[in-house]
Amino acid sequence: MKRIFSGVKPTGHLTLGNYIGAVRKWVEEDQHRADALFCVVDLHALTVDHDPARLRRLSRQAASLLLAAGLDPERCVLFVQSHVDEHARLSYLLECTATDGEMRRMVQYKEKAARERERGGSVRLSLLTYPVLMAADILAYGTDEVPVGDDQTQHVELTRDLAVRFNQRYGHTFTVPRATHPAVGARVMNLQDPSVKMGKSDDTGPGIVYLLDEPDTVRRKVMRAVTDSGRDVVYDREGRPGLANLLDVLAVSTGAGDPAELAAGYSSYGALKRDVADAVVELLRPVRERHAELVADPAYVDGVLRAGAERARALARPVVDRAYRAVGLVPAA
Ligand code: AQP
Repeated sequence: MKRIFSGVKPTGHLTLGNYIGAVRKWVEEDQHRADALFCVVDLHALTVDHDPARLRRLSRQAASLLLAAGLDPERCVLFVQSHVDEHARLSYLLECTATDGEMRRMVQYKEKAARERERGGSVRLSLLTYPVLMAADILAYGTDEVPVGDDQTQHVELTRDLAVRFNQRYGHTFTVPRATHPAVGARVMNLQDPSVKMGKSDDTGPGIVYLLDEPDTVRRKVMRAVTDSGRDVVYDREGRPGLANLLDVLAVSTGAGDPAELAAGYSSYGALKRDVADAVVELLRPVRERHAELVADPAYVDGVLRAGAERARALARPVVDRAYRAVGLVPAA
């Protein structure tokens, strides 16, 4: 059976982008067809300025939302990254495999470092090395597939390069994984600025639909989405990105398939936006309702995470021990 690994960073509240680009596929496909692990990657949230109490809250909330969205602890392993030491252990060996030039070429690093500098802050070293820790997350489990949104493709490519290089230097140790993406919606764009992805750590609130937004808030955000000055409804990702984004969201939310075909059914932006708003509200409703139940039962969520960490540790330890031996480190007696 294939091994799948993916994760979500608790840097903000989960968004519609996270759901459509990643989580929904984990729930509906991945956990049923593979030996799947899903992780709240909390160590990655330390790469930018953060508030400890908020991080704790967001990590718990992310785990509850993944369960609310339909991850089933009987079918997959759900855990928190910092509960499994093997991630950090392996990350160091991979830092000794990667080069600094390789890290500085990462697009997300360049964008986020520029953002930090614009805010007058300093760039944490971990922001540069974050893709190495992500490679460790993936390689520690002998992962075959990494289901992610488009924005993570370059990091998964780096993970592949590091696995191949390590294997060539020290003998076969790691499975070389590949990224998988949903057919539509691999990159949901910000509703106020369709040139950037809907990212949970961005500050442009009205352009981001959060999974826990009330229906009225969802409707308001969708109705105010930036489109363009045209009048006809056509699907053109390059020329009409705002409109294309709404059509993508409608296609995945309703399961209607081809966004270009959907466009043909509309003659006004207003009608399209109303249908998008209705579809997103209905898509998120069961997640919000189940999340409210889980908030009332924190012991259940903690129990799932405890059991998940135990299972994850048992899978990762032999792989990471093998890597330690392969590079020539003396095993502890
Ligand atoms: N807008 C998106 N469209 C499609 N997929 C997306 N993902 C994220 N945003 C979109 C996918 O969701 C998974 C978890 O994402 P993450 O937690 O690693 O990153 P994020 O939501 O992008 O979080 P941040 O903190 O807001 O990160 P940045 O600052 O990078 O934008 C991933 O599979 C991701 O591809």
